[in-house]
Amino acid sequence: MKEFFPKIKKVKYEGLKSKNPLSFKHYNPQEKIFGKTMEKHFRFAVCYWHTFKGLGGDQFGLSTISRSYNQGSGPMEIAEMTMRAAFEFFSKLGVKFWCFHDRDIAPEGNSLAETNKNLDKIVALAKKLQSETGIKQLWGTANLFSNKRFMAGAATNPSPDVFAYAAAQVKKAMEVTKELGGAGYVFWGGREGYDMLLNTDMKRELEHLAKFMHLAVDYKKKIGLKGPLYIEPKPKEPTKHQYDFDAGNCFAFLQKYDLVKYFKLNIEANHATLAGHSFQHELQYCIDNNIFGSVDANRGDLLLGWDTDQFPMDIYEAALAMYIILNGGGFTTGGLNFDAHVRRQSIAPEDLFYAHIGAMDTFARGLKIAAKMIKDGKIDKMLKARYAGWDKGIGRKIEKGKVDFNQLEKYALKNGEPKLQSGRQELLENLLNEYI
Ligand code: XUL
Ligand code: CO
Repeated sequence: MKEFFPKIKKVKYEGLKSKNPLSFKHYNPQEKIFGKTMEKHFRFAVCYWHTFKGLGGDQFGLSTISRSYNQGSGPMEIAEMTMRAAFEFFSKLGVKFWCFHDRDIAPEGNSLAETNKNLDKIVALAKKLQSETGIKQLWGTANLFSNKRFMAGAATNPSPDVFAYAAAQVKKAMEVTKELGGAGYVFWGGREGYDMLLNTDMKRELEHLAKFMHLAVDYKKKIGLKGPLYIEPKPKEPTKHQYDFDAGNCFAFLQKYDLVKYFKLNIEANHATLAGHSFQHELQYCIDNNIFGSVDANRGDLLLGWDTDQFPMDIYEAALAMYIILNGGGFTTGGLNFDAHVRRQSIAPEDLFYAHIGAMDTFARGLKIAAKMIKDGKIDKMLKARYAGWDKGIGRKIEKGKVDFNQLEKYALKNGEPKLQSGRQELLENLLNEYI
């Protein structure tokens, strides 16, 4: 069998003393933290689109990267070679999950029927490679944004013909996800949004989006597709205003259209920051509202401000994210998918390995730090102490609904000026730095 990464051997955990850049220093898959292996904590996934189809093109120039599996006699041969290269990569890296869009893995044909045939052929190969390697699909999704037919959206397109085309595509992508035993199915809005309100009936478009989601729920039930449906919020890019703006916005949509019980959210770090939130805020919001599902791990660049999709290498951020995820009970069907691509100048195949190894080690450090924070309990104790007033007296009465405005006025008149307490931000920041 042809090797596509011949210079790379299986990446192993070698610990901190190792000088081998192609080894894990912190990610030890079988090491247990709070009784659960690191492998199970993270459920790491590699994304197909960036890692195997991203070739460094940007708005100012074409590809900089050429891959051995990307040279072939036609798009189907390239698709097959890329799939083999992908499974070699997953196996060598030691990641147990992968994620893809329908159009990442197989090319479009001259008609939808031909496109579906192409997809079936590549899915059969993927199924075979999955069973040979034990690697599983974390989630599947449909690309409803690259082709020009979707320039004005898919489910929110002004044309019902495009709505129907998108439905046909999602139907097939759900079938394929079921065929591969996928643990979930993602809807990222793509071009579901608008560039100007003068040509957009926002109310009608959102009603169509809800209709589309209900049809997807019905079809999921019909075919017995397992795992949750996920919505992945993003505030802008490609459209000026994306309908799934952030976690709060998605939750409002799901509640309004009676969809909450079928959906969880897939939170992407760089999307959170584009929405003016921190990654941690979006995670905490989901956990608090029981809609936490999965994570697209990456990072943006403060100085750039668009979706740079860089590999997450910030230990501080990873520690804070893992603190929230651990406290929230961790992943169930979801996992941590690297929705990230190497920079345009990182043209060597081994750069793909360095990127994933670094990010996995970063999250392993984040997990260990978060576990220390939880075990020590100081931060949690300070948080509880800050709200202690609610556990007794007037606080308890308010929470239990036992007082009205009249009684509260009486209390305030009698009690006088409320006592102030310090928020202790700097102390908490110092404590966090100690754990790191
Ligand atoms: C786009 C993005 C997508 C989704 C899947 O910013 O994150 O790749 O993760 O469609
Ligand atoms: Co994403």
